[in-house]
Amino acid sequence: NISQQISTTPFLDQKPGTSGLRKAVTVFQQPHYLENFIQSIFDSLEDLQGQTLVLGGDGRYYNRQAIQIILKMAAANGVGRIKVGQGGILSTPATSCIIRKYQALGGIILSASHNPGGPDGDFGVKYNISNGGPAPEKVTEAIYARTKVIDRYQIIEAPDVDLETLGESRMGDMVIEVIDSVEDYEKLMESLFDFDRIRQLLTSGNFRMCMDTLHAVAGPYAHAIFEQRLGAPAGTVRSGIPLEDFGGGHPDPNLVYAHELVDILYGENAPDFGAASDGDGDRNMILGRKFFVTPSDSLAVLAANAKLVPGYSSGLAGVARSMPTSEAVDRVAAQIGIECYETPTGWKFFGNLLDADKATLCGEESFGTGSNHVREKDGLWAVLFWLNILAVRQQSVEQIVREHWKTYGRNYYSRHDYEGVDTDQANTLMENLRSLVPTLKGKQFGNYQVEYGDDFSYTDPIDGSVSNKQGIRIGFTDGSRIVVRLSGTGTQGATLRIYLESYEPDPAKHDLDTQQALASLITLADQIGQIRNSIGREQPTVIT
Ligand code: VG1
Ligand code: CO
Repeated sequence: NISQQISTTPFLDQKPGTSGLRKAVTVFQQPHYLENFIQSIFDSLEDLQGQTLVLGGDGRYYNRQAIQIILKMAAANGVGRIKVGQGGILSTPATSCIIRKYQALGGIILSASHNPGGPDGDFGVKYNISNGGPAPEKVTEAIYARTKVIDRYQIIEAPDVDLETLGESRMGDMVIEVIDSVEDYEKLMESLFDFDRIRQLLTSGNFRMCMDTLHAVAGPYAHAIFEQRLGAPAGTVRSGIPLEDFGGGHPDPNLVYAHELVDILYGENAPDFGAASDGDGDRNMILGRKFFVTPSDSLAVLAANAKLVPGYSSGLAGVARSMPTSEAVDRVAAQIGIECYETPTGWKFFGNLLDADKATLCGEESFGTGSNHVREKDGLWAVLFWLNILAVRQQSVEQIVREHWKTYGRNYYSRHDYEGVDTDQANTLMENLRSLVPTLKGKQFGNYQVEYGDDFSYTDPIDGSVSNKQGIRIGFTDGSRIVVRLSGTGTQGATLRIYLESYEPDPAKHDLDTQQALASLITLADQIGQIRNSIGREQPTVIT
C-alpha cells in the first residue's frame, strides 16, 4: 500500500448544519469534495493514531463509494481500527451504541437522514464523538475552519474492501472489521425493555402492529427485532429493504411522507399500532388505530410512563426538549418533580445533559425521541418503549393519550414548513422578526397578550458554551407559543419553519381538529411575521 498526499483547494461551503454536512449527491461527487471534508475531520481530532473509529451509513446512493474512500483515507491517516457495518449499513442510533460499547474515539455516519436519496437526492456526513453523540459546535466549528484552509489530504492506494463478509482484514497498518449491523443494537434494546411481555403482546392474536421503515436503514433492524426476535408475523415490517433511493420516496416519518402507513392505520380493519422511521433510523412516528400521536405528546407520554419500562423503572433524572417542541413534557416533569431543560434544535445539544445525568429522556417535535442509552435519537427504541407501555397497560394508544391529556391538559401543536424559499427573502423575514419581537411584550392581539418575545439563546448548563440566534419565540400569557426559525438541514434555498402551540386544560375541548384549534394563532403568526407576504407563498409546503 502506498500512502499518497494529494493536493487540493478548499470548498467554501462545508459548514456543518443542524446535523452534519448535507449536500446534493452531485456536490459530494465533485473531485476532492468528500475527501476535503473527511481530512478536515481527521485534522481536527487529536490523537487519531492507532485509535478505533466506527463507520457506516443509511445505505443511500453514494454510501458504498464514500465508505471505500473513507477507509483508504483512515488507513493513510494512522487510524488503528475501523468497525464498519456490513454492506456499509449502520443506523444512526446503532452507530452511537457501537461507539460507546467499544469505546471508540468516534464515528462517521453517512446520511442525509430524512432528505430524499438517489443520484439526484442528497448525501451527508456527520462526525460523532466518543460519547456516541453528534460533535458539539466547538468540534464542528473546528472542522469547518479546517475546510477553509485545507491544501492536501492523505489516502492509500488499495483495492476496495469486501463489505459483505463479516470479519477482519487489513489495509496497511489498519484493521478493518466488518461487523453485523444489528447485533449490538439488538442486545442493547433487550437490556432496556421487557421483551417477554412485548412478545406476549405481539403473539397474543389480539394485537396487530405495522411498522413502515420506508425502504431506509431501519428495515434490517425492524425485521430482526420485531419479526425474528419478538415473534410478530412476517409482513409486520413494510418497505423493509433499504434501497439507494428509498424507493423514490421521502424517508421522513410524518403524516405526509408516510402516507401508505397512515392509510393503513386509518383504513378499514386497521391494526392497533403503527410506526414509521426515517432514512437513518433515528426518527419515529407513532400511530394508534385512527389516531396520530404528535412527537411532543409522545415524549410526554413516555416520560409519564417511564417507570413501567425495566430500563427506566427507577425513574428519570430529568427530561429535555428542544425549544420548538411543545411544552407537554414540561407538565409531566413539573408533576413528577424533575427538571425539564429547553435546548436549541438538534440532538447535539442534549449530549452534555445526558453525560452529566441531568436528563434521562430527550425529544424533539421533529419526530425524534431518545434517552441516555445512546447519544442520538432512536426510532426503534421509541417504538419498543411504546410497545412495552401498551403491553403493561393493556389499553389502546388512543386511550393512553386521552388519559394523558385529561391529567395534564392538551398542548395542541403543529409545524408549518415553507420549503425551497428564496434565501434572501427568508433571511430578511428573520431579520425583521428579530428586531420586532423584543418590542412586543405586553401587546394585545385579539385574545392573545404577549408575555415575551426573543431570539432564543442557550447557555449549556454543563460547559457554559453559548449558542445564539436559535429561533424567534413569541410566548403568550395563556401558554400559547409561536416559534419561527430557519432549517439547518435543507439543501435547496431556505426552509422556513413556523411552530405553533396552544394549551387546553379543559377535557371537553380535547377533541378539536388541530389546525382548527390553532387557527387564530396561525393567522396571528402570519400577521406578526408578515410571513406569506415576505416570501410570496400562499400555503405551507408541509404541515405536520
Ligand atoms: C431538523 C429538525 C431537528 C432535527 C434535525 C436532524 O433540523 O428540525 O429537530 O434534529 O432535523 O434530524 P432543521 O434544522 O432542518 O430544523 V435528522 O433525523 O435529519 O438527523
Ligand atoms: Co434522521
